[in-house]
Amino acid sequence: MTQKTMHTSDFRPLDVQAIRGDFPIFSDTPPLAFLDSAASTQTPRPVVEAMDAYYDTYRSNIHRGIYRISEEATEQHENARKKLAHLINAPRTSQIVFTRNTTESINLVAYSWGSINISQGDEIVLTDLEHHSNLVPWQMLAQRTGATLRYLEITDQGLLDFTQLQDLLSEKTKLVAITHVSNVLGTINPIQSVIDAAHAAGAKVLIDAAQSVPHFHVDVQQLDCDFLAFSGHKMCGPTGVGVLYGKLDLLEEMPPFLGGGSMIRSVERDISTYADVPAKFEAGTPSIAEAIGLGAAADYITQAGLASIHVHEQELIKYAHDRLQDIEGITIYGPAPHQKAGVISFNIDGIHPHDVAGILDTHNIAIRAGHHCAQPLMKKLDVIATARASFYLYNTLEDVDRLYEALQKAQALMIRRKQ
Ligand code: C6P
Repeated sequence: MTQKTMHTSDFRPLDVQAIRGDFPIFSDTPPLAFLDSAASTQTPRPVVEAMDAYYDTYRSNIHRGIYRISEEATEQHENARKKLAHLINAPRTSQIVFTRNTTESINLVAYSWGSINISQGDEIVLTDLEHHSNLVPWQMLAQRTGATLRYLEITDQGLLDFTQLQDLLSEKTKLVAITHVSNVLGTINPIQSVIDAAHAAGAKVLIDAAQSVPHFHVDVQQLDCDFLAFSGHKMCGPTGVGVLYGKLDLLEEMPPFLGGGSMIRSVERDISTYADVPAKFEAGTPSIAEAIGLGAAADYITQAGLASIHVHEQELIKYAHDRLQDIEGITIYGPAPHQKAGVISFNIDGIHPHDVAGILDTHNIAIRAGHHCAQPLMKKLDVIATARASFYLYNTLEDVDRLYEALQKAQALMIRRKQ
């Protein structure tokens, strides 16, 4: 991570046991070792309670009702927007557009910004580390417009090969769309350098922050990125709500993505005028309880301290590397632990990663196995799938020990089965 994105001011060691007390899912004995937070995190009580309060005491639609509980729902929904703006240091609350998830946020930009800014012969630069969500929408845009996709490749260590960047950027480059953290390798990309180089070439930059905003400080003003996308369910929030941040002038000039209620100023039989941002991009009744829950999640991780979460995950990832590399026949993908967020992908010779995940499940350990929605990266790594453990603020060194011991048992079991 660059100095600019890493704040240390809120650092204090996490009280992991107290944090775990907020998550009822860890109250069993032995507890679930949940090592799949890169897919979706668990939900703490304050987030569930914030949503329960909406359902139990003021459930109603927003921006419509002229009665008390609808006004309260509107206020809580818009308060959540303020909390999200604060989380990423957006200059204005109106720059936070609520979407369903990272995928929808990126699609919104590809359709809306793409429709007025991309045409035949233009180039969009992506990287080998992208999740399908930051790949397929650009392929679709390129197919619609005749634009070309170009790729920044990775080195054998799983780091972006910066020697290629200047050659990729030219006056044809209209956009660089890049993940902040790889969901497969955990690589933390030095996005500040990418943003600066792209801007110098006259291109805009979209950051896929699905795996960064939940885990360390991301400051959109310092980064000066043009768009940033992330999901609520990867940061202790509920499913069904995500965020698109955009620079105000870009959002203002973009046409709407979806048409319908809430996004209009006036409607006639043949023509409509549109509301200001963010309403212009929020057609129909939104995920009200979920946005309120996401606001509570932003409070929760802010109170825990994003610098503290990052340091805790660094400790876990380093320990996981140290322990897992002892396992015979293991390949750990990606760079050294200090260049990674809390994600470790691996394969063990002779055991399919799905079998690894299945056996770990019998030990009450949840990991993910598969292509992780990053098939081009799998091809680059020359594998069809990996096993992946990922950490968050509630994980412990004991979780890593249990992973290590269960992997040893899985390996012994597979050897016995083959004899
Ligand atoms: N990665 C994983 O297990 P959605 O599904 O829209 O909330 O997030 C999509 C997405 C986009 N970018 C990155 C870097 C991601 O990691 C993800 C989601 C999950 O790795 C589910 S495939």
